[in-house]
Amino acid sequence: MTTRCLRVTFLFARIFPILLSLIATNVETSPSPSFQVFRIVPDTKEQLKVLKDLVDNADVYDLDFWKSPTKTGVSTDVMIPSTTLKNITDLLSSSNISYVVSVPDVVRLMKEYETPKDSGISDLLRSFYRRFKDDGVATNKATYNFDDYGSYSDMVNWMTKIQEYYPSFTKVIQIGTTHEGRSIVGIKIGNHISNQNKRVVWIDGGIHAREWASIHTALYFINELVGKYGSDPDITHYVNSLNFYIIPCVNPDGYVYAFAAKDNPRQRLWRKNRSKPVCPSGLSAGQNPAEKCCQGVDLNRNFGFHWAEPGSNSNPCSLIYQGHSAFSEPETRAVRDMLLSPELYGKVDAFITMHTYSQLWIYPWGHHENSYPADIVDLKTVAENAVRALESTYGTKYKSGTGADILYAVTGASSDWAKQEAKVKYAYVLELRPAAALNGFVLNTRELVPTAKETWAGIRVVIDAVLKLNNLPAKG
Ligand SMILES: *C1O[C@H](CO)[C@@H](O)[C@H](O)[C@H]1NC(C)=O
Ligand SMILES: *[C@@H]1O[C@H](CO)[C@@H](O)[C@H](O)[C@H]1NC(C)=O
Ligand SMILES: *[C@@H]1O[C@H](CO)[C@@H](O)[C@H](O)[C@H]1NC(C)=O
Ligand SMILES: [Zn+2]
Repeated sequence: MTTRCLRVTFLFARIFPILLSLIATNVETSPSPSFQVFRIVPDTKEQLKVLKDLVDNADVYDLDFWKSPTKTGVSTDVMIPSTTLKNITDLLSSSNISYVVSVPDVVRLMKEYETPKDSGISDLLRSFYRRFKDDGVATNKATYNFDDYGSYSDMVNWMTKIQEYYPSFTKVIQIGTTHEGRSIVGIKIGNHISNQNKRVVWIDGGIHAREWASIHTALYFINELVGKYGSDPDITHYVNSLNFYIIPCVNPDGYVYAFAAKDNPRQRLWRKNRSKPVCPSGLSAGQNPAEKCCQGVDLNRNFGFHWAEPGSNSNPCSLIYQGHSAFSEPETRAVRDMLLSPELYGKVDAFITMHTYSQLWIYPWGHHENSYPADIVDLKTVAENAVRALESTYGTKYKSGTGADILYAVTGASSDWAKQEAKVKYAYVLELRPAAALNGFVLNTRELVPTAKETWAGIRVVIDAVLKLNNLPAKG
């Protein structure tokens, strides 16, 4: 490009979003109650205990822990409604726990960061803009707006279009049906699409409804593989050599619910699935009017490996409610049944499940501290190389380690289960952006593509490890 052309392009790329935001109408409404997020760092063991007790009583105060307390000196993020704000500030000051208000108004944050900036813009104009923006997002014949969060039906329609355009190497798959009757839809990508004998890489996102960037990132991977197949030699080699199973949104009921939240943070920040309300006593909802009953299971505590051990919760009102039995949920059964099916069992060499937030690359075991699988050195080496590749993209800093060592013990999680029961060598949990930024789950749409792009750099390291593991050529 000439300098002049570059300058015009640059100008256009700068001005276009401003034009879009002028077009988008911002209707301000203040619902009640309002919500704040506090960032709290416990300095002492006693303070940590106070915070951990608060997690156990989160439903009493209607608190939503975005980031649970782990150890002293490590921050916790908790969303507090105005209705119990005074109770919490009193409790914190009586225990001498200091805090900062990291998000003064969650609704405002949602509006500022997540409101579509180009609704009403035609696909044609958008693809024109994309071409000028030149940020390296691959294009394929099925178009998708990677500058925004999409609805569940947007992504399903897009995958269906991809299959129509590229039937020789893509196929839409439906791994199960949710409680509310939605299909859990993903896509298989691999040349000679009916070939079931290739080694497999599994990638999923959105098992937690509020972790929207994980869903977007999975969609971006699909776009990379499809859009660059046939033109980029390495991508072509990946798609020729391996089968990819990518399920961008494992919990569509939860996502549809959270995505519909306009100015309701409780709904936007929904984590679990949309099961019927269950009461702590075991009675059904309404039988004892004095009892508070709650809805939803934490799907990532519902897998059948060390299920219901410390690291999950049997109270239906807990954010990490494990469900009434292992695999009680249709979503977790769908993942299990797919991985154990003749189509996949014994062929999957990588299982990567994406969450937000904290910037972590996590390997097994998550269920207990200082506990490692026999091939820990391989898992650790690939994770560290992946983190290096990710960081070299934009300098985003990640930490790697086992979930239990760098975070806290988690039981009934999909990744531990995949490692142990589905016999997948490279089982990883990714916690994407941000790290310690204040916005938590509410990632600015502007960061979506960079987040996906840097994560893909890390994923390619895992794909290369899978090729190597199977003595397949490294490059196309
Ligand atoms: C999640 O929870 C319940 C169990 O409590 C289960 O019966 C239901 O099918 C699940 N809901 C969804 C969204 O699939
Ligand atoms: C919060 O404080 C108010 C006023 O002291 C009290 O009436 C209320 O019961 C408290 N709420 C909880 C959940 O403890
Ligand atoms: C809180 O700090 C004050 C002043 O530093 C001290 O006198 C008091 O004992 C502390 N209270 C608790 C519960 O630690
Ligand atoms: Zn999560």
